[in-house]
Amino acid sequence: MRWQLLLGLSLVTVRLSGAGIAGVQDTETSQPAPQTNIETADLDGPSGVAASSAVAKPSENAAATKVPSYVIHRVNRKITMDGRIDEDDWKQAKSLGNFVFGFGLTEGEPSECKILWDNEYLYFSYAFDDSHLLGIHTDRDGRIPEDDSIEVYITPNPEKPTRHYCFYTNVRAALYDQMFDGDGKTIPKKNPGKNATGRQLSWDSQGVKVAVTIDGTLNKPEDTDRSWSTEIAIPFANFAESSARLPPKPNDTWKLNPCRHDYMGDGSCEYSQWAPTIPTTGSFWGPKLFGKVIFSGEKVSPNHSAE
Ligand SMILES: [Ca+2]
Ligand SMILES: [Ca+2]
Repeated sequence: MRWQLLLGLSLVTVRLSGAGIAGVQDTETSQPAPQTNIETADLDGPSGVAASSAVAKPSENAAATKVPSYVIHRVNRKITMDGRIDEDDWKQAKSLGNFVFGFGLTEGEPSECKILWDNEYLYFSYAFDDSHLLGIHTDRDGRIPEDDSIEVYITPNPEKPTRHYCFYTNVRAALYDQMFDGDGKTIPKKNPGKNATGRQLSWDSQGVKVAVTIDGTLNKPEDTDRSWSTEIAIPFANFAESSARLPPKPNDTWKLNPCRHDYMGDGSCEYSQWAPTIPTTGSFWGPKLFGKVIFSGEKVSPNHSAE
């Protein structure tokens, strides 16, 4: 069954169509939900979400230290933020490549991520195979990692890798965001007052747009789903505290890492990511291991998908 959901905190519309489920959230019109008593460490990737018994010990695996790289090309025209990755620009953009699985898994449901940019936004698209779609949370800064979701860590200034940002979105197009001043590794659970990382939970990004399309049914483990996809547009203005070069100049280098939480029908979760931090850190964290991205001044073209 296919239907469409448009979701915003100030406007919620549900309508039926034949074009797949889509959630759209534009935080320019949204107000943050009241903060509940969240154990903050639960929101920081697999080390805190249902994986404590499976956390891998850091290894000397050579693959764990390999830092991938990617060239981000400019868009030719405006991206339609509908969760459908059908623009020619997306088709022409190169994929980041296969995600790497962690916590004992060597394979799982595949993901494809692409990145583009213009003077205002950094754009991400994700296409996920997903046999069981799980999505409960719709509130801003809610417990998104407990759903089928992604995280993307972004370091605008590689000279200061401890200052980075993380944006979480889920299959319901909800948003959680935070900024880090530290290395993000030693958050005492249940005791954020002793947060050694300088993580700024009160920080809220502005103007981030998220759109999701799903092919399947949410929260029905008895059936088999197919996929979901999302488009995310993050205004560069959100990184003003980290970089004076906004928008980036051609050949500027940032670091980032897209990561995925993929829940199965049995409640287990497949954790995967672009740059493999998990084998070394036991976590999605690891700013020095995030992948390297280079901003190209060139617009994306058919030549790039085959690079
Ligand atoms: Ca689109
Ligand atoms: Ca799933």
